[in-house]
Amino acid sequence: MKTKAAVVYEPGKRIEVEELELRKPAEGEVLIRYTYAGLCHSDIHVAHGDLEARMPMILGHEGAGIIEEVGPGVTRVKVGDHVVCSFIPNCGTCRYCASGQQSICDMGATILDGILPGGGYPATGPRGDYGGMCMLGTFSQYGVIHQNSAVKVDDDLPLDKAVLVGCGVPTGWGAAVNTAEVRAGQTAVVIGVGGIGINAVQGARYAGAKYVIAIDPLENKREKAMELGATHAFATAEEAMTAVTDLTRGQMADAAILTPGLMTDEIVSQGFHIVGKGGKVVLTGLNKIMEPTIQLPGTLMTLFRKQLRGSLFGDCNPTTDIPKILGLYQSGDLKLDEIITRTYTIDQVNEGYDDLLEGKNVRGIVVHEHA
Ligand code: CXF
Ligand code: ZN
Repeated sequence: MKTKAAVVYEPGKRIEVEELELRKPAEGEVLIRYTYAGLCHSDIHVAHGDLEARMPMILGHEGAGIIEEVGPGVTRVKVGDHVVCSFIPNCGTCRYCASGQQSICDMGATILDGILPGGGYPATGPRGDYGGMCMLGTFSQYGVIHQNSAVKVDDDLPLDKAVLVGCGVPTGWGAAVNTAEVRAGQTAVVIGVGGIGINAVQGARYAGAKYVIAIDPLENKREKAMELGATHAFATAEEAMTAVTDLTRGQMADAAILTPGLMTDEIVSQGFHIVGKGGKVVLTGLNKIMEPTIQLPGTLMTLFRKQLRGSLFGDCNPTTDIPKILGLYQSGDLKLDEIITRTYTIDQVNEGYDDLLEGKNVRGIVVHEHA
């Protein structure tokens, strides 16, 4: 069948919208009608070439929609189910899934190749085979994806909000709750209030942090952070350092969660120095794969027993944590409506990313149109 999709052909080039041919779902695969997609920063990392990916690639890895058709052997979902896609598939049986670490499922190894777990690419077009970003490619009206990438959700959940729980929300929320293990009464610092950082703020506050200090140079981001759980917001790490020193009487923060648009050694350094003894520094943002983004005085790390922790998907388990986080939205304990700045059509994807890079959006959403 035909689908209109936003595609990247070459790093550094604008995203193009074209019509592709989708193949039928094979063993373990489903056809999904995407209703919404989220504009996450990682797609831009791919489009700019920071994250090396096989091209051509259908961008988009936050998606929600309705299952239209199932291939042989599909047991996790059925036709008509409402689903949120997970940017990491989970097989359920690899060493990591089996020990409650679905975010590092072995099946996730090829998410930047766009090749489906069972083999083959989901679409063809003028330039051959097209993979989907994170095996999803949600900037497309329809997609063929593996059932392990889809999580069924309640029919009454608004998918235009739930779509964010496929990446940005668990990545940020979980970075605070799971990876940084923020506890009641603690002090947590979040550096960078974008689509991930705003959810780290929400997670830290929900976990009971006494002080949640958000750092972002943009006023609109600081205001949003204050609205959704930050107790303090500063434009620079220097200002935050002074405030954290005062608030904690020199003990400094328990956790620093690093959620910038582009990770740098300077930001890692800021996080390292703003935590105190036993403090945890959580690395969530990305840069080029081999870019050295960590340059620290290691002896201080030893003496003060500081920890650096990498966090993917906020160390969440998609099958249990996507429904759990959506439950917090339903109970009002997590805000989603408030973090959506603007919606776009698929033809406006470039505009959406321009807005993101100009700092206008906390979150942008693509609303798919179907005939
Ligand atoms: C990224 C992580 C690296 C691969 C692409 C997706 N996660 C979220 O945006
Ligand atoms: Zn993402």
